[in-house]
This record gives sequence, C-alpha cells and structure tokens, in this order.
Amino acid sequence: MDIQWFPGHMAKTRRELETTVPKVDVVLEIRDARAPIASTNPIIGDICQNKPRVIVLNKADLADSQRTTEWLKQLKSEGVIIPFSATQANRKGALAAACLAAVQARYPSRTLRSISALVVGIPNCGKSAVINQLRGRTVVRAANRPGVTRGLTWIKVDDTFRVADTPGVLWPKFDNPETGLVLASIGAIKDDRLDSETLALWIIRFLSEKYPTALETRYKVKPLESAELTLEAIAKKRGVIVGGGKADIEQIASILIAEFRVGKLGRVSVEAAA
Ligand SMILES: Nc1nc2c(ncn2[C@@H]2O[C@H](COP(=O)(O)OP(=O)(O)OP(=O)(O)O)[C@@H](O)[C@H]2O)c(=O)[nH]1
Ligand SMILES: [Mg+2]
Repeated sequence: MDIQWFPGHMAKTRRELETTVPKVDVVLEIRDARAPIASTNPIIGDICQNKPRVIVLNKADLADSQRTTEWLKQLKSEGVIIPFSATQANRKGALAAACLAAVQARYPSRTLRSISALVVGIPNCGKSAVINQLRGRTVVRAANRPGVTRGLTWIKVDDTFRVADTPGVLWPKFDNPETGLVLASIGAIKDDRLDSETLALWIIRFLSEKYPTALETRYKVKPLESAELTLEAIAKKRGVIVGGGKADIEQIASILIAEFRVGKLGRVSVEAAA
C-alpha cells in the first residue's frame, strides 16, 4: 500500500524538538506496546543526542502480554523500559520515579529539586493520555486519531516534575512497506491517507496466522480460503450490506479496523520480539 502521510507540520515539530531537547533533563519516549519497533520514533535517536531517556511501552492493556514480556527482555539494552497503560490509573508513580532515577544516574552529584521531561513519540501512541494520567486529570487533549496535539505545551505535573507534550512525528519514508501497514493498524496514520479495504484484509491475514481464533470469537465467522471472502462473510453476518444484499466492503473494513485498534478482537501485538 502506498501511504502518503507526511504532513507539513512534522518538519516544524522536528525543529521544535531539536531546540527543546537541550533544555530538558530527560526524554520520555512513548511507544505503542503492540508494535514497539514500528512505533519507535525514528528521529529520536538524532534529536535526543545523549539525554537520559525513559522508554514507555504504552497501551500495554491492548497488547499481548506474553509478547510484551518478550519485548521487555529484548529491549533491555536500550535503557529503562516501562510497560504502561495511560487509561489505567496505576503505575504512574513508576514513570515519574524512572525519569528521576534516569537523571540522577546521569548526574550523580547534582541535587535535584525538580526535573523536566520532553514527551515524544509517533502520532496517537498516547503521549497526551500519559501526561493526563501523570497529572491525575485532563490537562491536554487526547483523542483516538493521529494529529491531535498541534504544538509543544508545558504541563506542571507537580512541584518536582514538569513535562512537555508534543505533536506526534513519523519518519518521512518507510524503508519497509510493511511498516506503513503496521502503523496504520495501530492508528498512527490518518485514515484518509490509506485504503481501508487493503488494511482490513491485511489485518484479517495477520490475525488468521498469528491469532487464529480472534476473528471467529468476535464475528462468529470461520476464516474462509481468502481474506476477501472472510471480510465479505463478516459484512453479511453483521448486516453491513448495500442494495441487493451485497456486502458493503468499505463500511465493514472501517468497522473491523476500528474494532481491531481498540482491542475488540482481543489483546494483539502486531510485532513480535526476535
Ligand atoms: N486502551 C488504551 N488506550 C490508550 C492508552 N493511551 C492512550 N490511549 C488512547 O489512545 C488515543 C490517543 O491518545 P493520545 O494521548 O491523544 O495520543 P497522542 O500520542 O497524544 O496523539 P497525537 O497528539 O495525535 O500525536 C486516545 O483515544 C487515548 O484514550 C492506553 O494505554 N490504553
Ligand atoms: Mg497528543
């Protein structure tokens, strides 16, 4: 699938991140636990230079917990990795503590009265939701589509911790075409930039191979010999039809994608650790 997705504001965001990194104590990098590699912000390595970094595998509640455990082992060498769910009110103390510990480890002789963190990540991975969870109430807008946060905003979590919310950034081109589909499946790419039928068929093929009971459990439809036939059968089962009883493929594709993204097909990780 040819995904044309790079919006103009990302170049501006990149410049904003570059000028802000030197002023913060730590970078809080948010990734999506369902796809920890595809959701790795590709410019972060360049931008962060050698700032202390804490990596959060957010949306862990939507990910396959066994795969998350494997990812935690594999990614250990990249630094401090914390599985997290911004929609569940627990473990937020662990995030703030990890940021503080990362700064203290880097500057052991400094007395730290307060620290600042730059929150970065790809679109829709939950940066703003993590900040709202840290703060304990809604202070920045979070919504289930990419491109919600439009500019850098500082939030005071408490007297000892300040964080900057930032717009999501992706990379200008994908080396691997599969990456675009993985990112689209977790909702990081605007829907108007992709073909929903192609994505729905990709999700069906992926689930049939890796989570073989997921489609049948949700839609009560046994996988057929092709993803196209399976999608059509799901539409008919759901009554998503147009004139003459034909399956409304565009509509059922959008429904399946939306349900997949919010976990209605079960806890699924799109990427597995090596
Ligand atoms: N289930 C679940 N949903 C989450 C979690 N974190 C965020 N969300 C949801 O994911 C959607 C996107 O969250 P945002 O915080 O707006 O994402 P963002 O990274 O700030 O997105 P942009 O500002 O568009 O780059 C929202 O609907 C959140 O409620 C999580 O840990 N679990
Ligand atoms: Mg946001």
